[in-house]
Amino acid sequence: MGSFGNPDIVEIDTDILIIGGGMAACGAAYEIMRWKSPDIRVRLVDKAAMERSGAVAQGLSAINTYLGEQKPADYARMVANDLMGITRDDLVMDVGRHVDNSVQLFEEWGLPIWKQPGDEDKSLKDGGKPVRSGKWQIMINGESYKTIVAEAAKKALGMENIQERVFIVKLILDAKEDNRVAGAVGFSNREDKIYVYRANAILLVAGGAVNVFRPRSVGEGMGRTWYPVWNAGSTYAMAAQAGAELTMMENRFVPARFKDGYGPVGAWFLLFKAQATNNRGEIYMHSNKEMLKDYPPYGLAAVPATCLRNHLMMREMREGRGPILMRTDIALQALAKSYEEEFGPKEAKKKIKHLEAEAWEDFLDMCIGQAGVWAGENIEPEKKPSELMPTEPYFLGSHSGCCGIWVSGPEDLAPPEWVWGYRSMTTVNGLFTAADGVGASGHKFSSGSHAEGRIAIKGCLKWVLDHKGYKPSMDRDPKQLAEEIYAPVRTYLQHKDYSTAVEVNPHYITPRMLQARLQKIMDEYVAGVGSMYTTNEYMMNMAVDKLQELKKDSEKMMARDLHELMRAWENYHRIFAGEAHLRHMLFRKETRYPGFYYNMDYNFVDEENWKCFVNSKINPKTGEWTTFKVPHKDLVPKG
Ligand code: SFD
Ligand code: AMP
Repeated sequence: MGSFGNPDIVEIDTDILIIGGGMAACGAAYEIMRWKSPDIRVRLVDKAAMERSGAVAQGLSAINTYLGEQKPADYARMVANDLMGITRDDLVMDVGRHVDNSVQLFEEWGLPIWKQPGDEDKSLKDGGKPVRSGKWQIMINGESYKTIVAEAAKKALGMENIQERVFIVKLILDAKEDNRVAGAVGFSNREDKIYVYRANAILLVAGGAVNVFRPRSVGEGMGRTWYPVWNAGSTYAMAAQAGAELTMMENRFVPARFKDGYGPVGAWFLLFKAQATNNRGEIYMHSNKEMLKDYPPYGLAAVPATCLRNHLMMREMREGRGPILMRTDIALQALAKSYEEEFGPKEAKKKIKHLEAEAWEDFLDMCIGQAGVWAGENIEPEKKPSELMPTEPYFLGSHSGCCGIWVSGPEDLAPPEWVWGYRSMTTVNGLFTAADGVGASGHKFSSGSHAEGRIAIKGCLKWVLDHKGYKPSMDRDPKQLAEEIYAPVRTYLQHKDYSTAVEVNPHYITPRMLQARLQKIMDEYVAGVGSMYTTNEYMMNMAVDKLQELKKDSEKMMARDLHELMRAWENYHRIFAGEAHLRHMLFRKETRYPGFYYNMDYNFVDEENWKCFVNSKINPKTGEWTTFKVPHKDLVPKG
């Protein structure tokens, strides 16, 4: 039996290893069982419990991608515009043509989907019309969304093939074959066990990156963010360290959210038709409309790009006309009035009560903390507006952002230079990704992430079938790997008695302190909330130096227990994701995403020179980064 400091080493052989238990992983677990023969071994490893792990943990109140009558090409057009023109239409259309099937499965598995009057008993599959909050979004009663999706995945794959509460630390390359993944290594956060996996193919779907930047919620609010705190950039860091090419890591997502609780705004803007104003009641989307003309064509579309909507909002904050207010009061009162006119006072009263319940449920389904803020601050949304605030930046490839890994596209849609044989494979042989992991194709959301997991696992299976004779040979000794993983524990055990206050010790730094230091650097130098999202080359070069010092000190991180060991490793991943972001930002000599960040040395969009992908790659042997341009292609005519 292992003990703290002396873990057991467990070695496991599998054909396919799925890292993560979120939307993409659940899609993959379900789909693989429809295709594989019984001799193909599949194992899924999640750092948490699948029922509530990842971004959908708290549930959601809308599914943001359901195409219905619309065409994948229309979807690709919308995604490209929202992400300022630089997306992979091949990947987006591929998700677009598969996503509705995932949503129909969710309904079959028990997820309640709102229907139009008269269609309540008709499933989507049988032509039931959903209630659309927007052109692409449909409303759900989704508190148990993740539980439902995870249950189906578990049932398909079988619990004997699933490990929960095992954190994967790094990928291992093959000792004999160049640029080929051979396995991964991780540790249990419940038992003193190190796991070494040998695999033929790996699907790395460990979500996006949160808490790289100092969050607005500090002190008593620490732990609240919009995206899931437990997704720490593992996907980007582990793939990059193995030599996989990254793309668009300069992209970030800064969502406008309800202040302090981080409640999402989509339902308010789209379903309740609320407007956001400055403190004078002026609608900045109208009063600042002229600013959109600086960014053709993205500002001129019927729905201007998300970053540009932020850009118009931020002007009000900078010029002292804040706070920004979501006029929930005006919206709900207007809806109440229209009910009275249409249905008369008695029926209207019932409908208004229902409407108010929906307003609360929007948050209770996916962001309970926001309902807590309303209750704690005596906010009745039908009477009083709520503050909105742009949040700290997040890295993600599935919501309204597009940073991630460069992957092989579908053969029938992608130009030849974007296809290297296996859909969803990264530039490392045998290593696949999906959802938040895939760059240059945002707006997949929960449903598209599930669908893309299903697409990617088929690529994995094809790879395995084509490489049946493969015998992984790891370039690292398991004992040496175990030493490396448990280094923060050793540091703690060796030095803990040197001082009386356990957190103050010249020989080590706690993960919490190190995280605060990373967040301070990113916030103050790399365009976080502290500098109102602005930076310049000088500041970013300073940040590069500061990150190198931070990396040296990170070797002194300590861990008092297995949970803190996980915090330590999350930090290693976060630093790496943050550095990739910074290097990409430095490389791109323009401000592609005004409202997400401003490089004040180049505060403009330069379509002529920078409508291209920025990709980067690390040499896994030397650690050297190279960053370079990759030509962009529009595959669907824009307009
Ligand atoms: O309201 C390791 N999302 C929304 N999608 C929608 O369709 N509708 C909405 O309403 C959405 N909104 C929303 C959303 C997310 C959040 C947090 C809120 C509101 C508050 C987005 C989707 O949720 C998102 O696009 C997908 O979930 C992304 O899927 P995926 O598979 O890329 O990531 P994941 O689900 O977070 O799962 C990650 C998994 O990895 C595990 N993990 N496991 C092992 N080792 C490691 N090192 C690991 N690191 C992470 C995690 O435990 C998890 O299982 S709204 O704002 O628009
Ligand atoms: P959010 O709650 O901000 O994550 O948004 C949920 C969905 O609504 C996403 O598909 C967004 O792109 C979309 N959305 C949010 N706000 C707006 C808006 N003001 N106009 C159009 N679409 C929006």
